[in-house]
Amino acid sequence: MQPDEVWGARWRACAHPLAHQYMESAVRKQSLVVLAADLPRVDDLIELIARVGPHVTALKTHVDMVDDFSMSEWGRVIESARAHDLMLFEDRKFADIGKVAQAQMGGLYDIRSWADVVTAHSVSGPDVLDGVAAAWDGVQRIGGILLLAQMSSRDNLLSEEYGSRTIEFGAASPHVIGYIGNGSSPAEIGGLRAKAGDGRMIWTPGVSLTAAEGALGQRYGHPGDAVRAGSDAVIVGSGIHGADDPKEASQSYAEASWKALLER
Ligand code: BMP
Repeated sequence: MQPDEVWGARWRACAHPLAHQYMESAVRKQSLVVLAADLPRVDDLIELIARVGPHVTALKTHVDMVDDFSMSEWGRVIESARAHDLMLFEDRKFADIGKVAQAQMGGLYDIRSWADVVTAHSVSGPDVLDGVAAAWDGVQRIGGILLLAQMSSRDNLLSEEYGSRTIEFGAASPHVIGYIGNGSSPAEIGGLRAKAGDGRMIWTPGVSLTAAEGALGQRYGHPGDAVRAGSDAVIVGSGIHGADDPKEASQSYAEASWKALLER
């Protein structure tokens, strides 16, 4: 199967090379699953990647939650992700002024040197996007930004109006490959898709095959419903790393997401 047949208008309208890289990888693996690898130890991350790598397309990390972080240990995570053909996605949620975001791409974690994709909030205005992109420029790398237009956590403050303004920033920036949408609500995803058009992806956390609610206000919807409503990637954490058999779980999420893509 060719990516343009499977992705249709999304493939043709998304200009960023990383959007195409993601869509190609999804077709190779028949999976729209992004693994939210929220584990605090490097060895556990590597073991999880080894188990589920064939069924997921990207590795989403929170590098600042890793207890035994060092750049050399992190190199092992990067290596195993690359060996499994996974894009590296640091969910850093940059939200400061542009200059500070640029500096925060470096520092201890040196996100600019390994992340292919990062998240940013739009609350500080559009210059955060140029700050992040300037950091990648500085190390001669290309990366893509996902802007948070919605969230899956209950009672969040990202209103409809905030989401619309966020899409204006995203549409005006060549660095923005897409938006984070609320995976627990097909109606919200549909609304976001109508505004975002085909030229940007929507990636959605807040999906589970088994739970309706998570810890501390997390909300869940079905991954298939999210994709049918317009999501291009389902971000799954606990549903995979918390499962008795993470490999089997990753296959189930891959199948549900792929089937929904073919249906839409
Ligand atoms: P889980 O599937 O275990 O609920 O994890 C969801 C992941 O997605 C977490 O890593 C969290 O940081 C992220 N996330 C989210 O849950 N909701 C949002 O609105 C934005 C997120 O980045």
